[in-house]
Amino acid sequence: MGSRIIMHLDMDCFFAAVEEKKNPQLKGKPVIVGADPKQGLGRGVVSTCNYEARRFGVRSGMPISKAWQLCQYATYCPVDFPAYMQASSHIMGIIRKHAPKMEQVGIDEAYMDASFCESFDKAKELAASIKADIFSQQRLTCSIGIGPNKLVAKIATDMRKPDGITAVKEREVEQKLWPLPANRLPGIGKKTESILSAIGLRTIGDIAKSDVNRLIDLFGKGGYEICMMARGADEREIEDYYEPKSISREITFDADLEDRGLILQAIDGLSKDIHGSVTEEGYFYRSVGIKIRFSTFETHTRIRTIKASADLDTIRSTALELMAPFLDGKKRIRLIGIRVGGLVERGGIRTLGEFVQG
Ligand code: TTP
Ligand code: MG
Repeated sequence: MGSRIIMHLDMDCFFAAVEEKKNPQLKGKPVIVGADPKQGLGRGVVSTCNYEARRFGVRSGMPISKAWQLCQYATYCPVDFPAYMQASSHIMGIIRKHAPKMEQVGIDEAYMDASFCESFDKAKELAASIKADIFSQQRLTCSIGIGPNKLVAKIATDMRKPDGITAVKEREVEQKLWPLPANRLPGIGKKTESILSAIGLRTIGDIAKSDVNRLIDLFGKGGYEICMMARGADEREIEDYYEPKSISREITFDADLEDRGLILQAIDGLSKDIHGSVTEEGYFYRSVGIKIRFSTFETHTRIRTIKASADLDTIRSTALELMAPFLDGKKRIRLIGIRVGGLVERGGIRTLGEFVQG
């Protein structure tokens, strides 16, 4: 197999950047996107924040109350999915024009096969023109990594953020990636990181040089994969087109709820919100799932496979049925979530006529 040139693109602080674009007065000041902080009493989480807010230590996934402690005077914006989806589809369109073999992997992220460039220098030029097009059409910046495969390209993207282009050739993996901390490898969370560190493996290079059998003893098949990743080996292809597998929304209540009426109202709101995205994107869904978390943080999830459907009532009634056993009023509820999965494009499923309802 000839050597490939793979690019990875990731938008810079995406939701926050779109908020800055909606309201240019926010530029240069800390902006935090996520749940309502309610003067520090809010109970959801931070979706993302701009780089100014990151200087205060604010991060994605952090409780919004913690963000408030760190940066009370930031501007807090509610999550505006429709605005981010719109920017995202436009950006993906721009990328596809430059590199038709591309794979969207998240709302703000894509891989491209740039092997047609034939050299890393040409690939850098391509990266620069993609960045220039996205900036001129959307006024948003992104970072791009270039490598011999998806893994190296993705790690490269994060090496120069925001607004960077970073190339790492196969023969540079040792020099450029090995000094990085182990948690830069995808899938290495806090737990794995601490197990690795306990046996003295702190950098990507430590893992790459270690005995693969030792890692297999510790983590099974995962250990083998960690070792291969650290050595920069990755054969995964670019999967030409992207289908989200599910759409979900959840809500954390301001106070733990017992009131059945309010819970039903929330189920109704989440169902409508999800249904809006399902129809806007032209999908059928084939499963409905729920999540419920009590004030004790005890959490339950349930999922039901259904006939392919696109209507609101199926989401609402299935969610309600799945949720019902937990709504006996005995425990206070902190959070509920609904997810529809098994998404297929409506065009796609016509060939599977038997599944289509109504
Ligand atoms: P990321 O690309 O991980 O983050 P980012 O674009 O905000 O910042 P960076 O410059 O470091 O790439 O995620 C893309 C978007 O997904 C982000 O703008 C908001 C959303 N998101 C969440 O809602 N919750 C999360 O925990 C994370 C990580 C992201
Ligand atoms: Mg991003």
